[in-house]
Amino acid sequence: MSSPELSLPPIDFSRYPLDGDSAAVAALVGTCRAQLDGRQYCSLPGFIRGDAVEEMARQAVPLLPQANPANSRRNCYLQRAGDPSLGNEHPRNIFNQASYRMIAADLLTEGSHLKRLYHWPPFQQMVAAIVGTGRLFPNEDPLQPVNVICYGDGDQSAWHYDSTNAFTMTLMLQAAEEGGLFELAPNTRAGEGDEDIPYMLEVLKGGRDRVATVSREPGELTIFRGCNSLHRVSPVSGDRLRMMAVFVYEEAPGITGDPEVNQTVYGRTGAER
Ligand SMILES: O=C(O)CCC(=O)C(=O)O
Ligand SMILES: [Fe+2]
Repeated sequence: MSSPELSLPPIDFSRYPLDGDSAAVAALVGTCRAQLDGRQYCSLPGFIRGDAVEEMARQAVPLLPQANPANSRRNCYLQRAGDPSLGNEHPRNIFNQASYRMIAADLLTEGSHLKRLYHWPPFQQMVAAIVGTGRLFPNEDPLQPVNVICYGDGDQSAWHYDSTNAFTMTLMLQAAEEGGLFELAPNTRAGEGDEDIPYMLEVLKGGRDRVATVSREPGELTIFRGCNSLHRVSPVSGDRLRMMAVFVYEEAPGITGDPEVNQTVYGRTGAER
């Protein structure tokens, strides 16, 4: 058995003292909340120690043959079919290519750095305080809680909204040689029925004036309002994979995913193993 100290997740506690200094954590939470409110994302650079980030990336590579390749044209609502009645000048009918590979949670071992971080209560509490929810719970789906998304040469994601959760949290494991930038247009909609269509069209047609390029160094944690702000990963080039971990928390215990959604996202329902 390892000691409790050894099983702490590999956070850089000298910069982010989640293991003790509650006043420092409260100050950090305040800064992050203000960033998230103001620009729809907040960044915690160097959150994970460099050696551990490299190990996380290295551990994901042998899992790639089991990763589900996504390769489709989709609109920003992640739909593959448009609505002809709305005409060509509507976001429903603007399509972009998305291609990447998705490593599901059940391929990562329980003792991996990523899962230890995900299940560590002080980390969950910090995230809950930043996003302003009462308490967060792990997602209990076999496939969804922690994923690693890998983009190779030519891969990208399409401009999109994250549909289900009020926030999205990612941890950069490895940057591409070139491209693979995380781009975000803050507040393109207040909610599903309340969209700023002219602003969305501006972004979907290549306008850059209101698009932020979010810094993503390896080890940097980012929390963003992906449900309200169009975002994408720009095309990757070069041999080095862009590897990004994504964490999903829930506002209630015991939540699992929809098997049909899993079939689309992971190529399987999760009941196979
Ligand atoms: O890889 C990224 O930087 C963002 C990925 C993304 O769009 C998401 O997780 O919703
Ligand atoms: Fe997203």
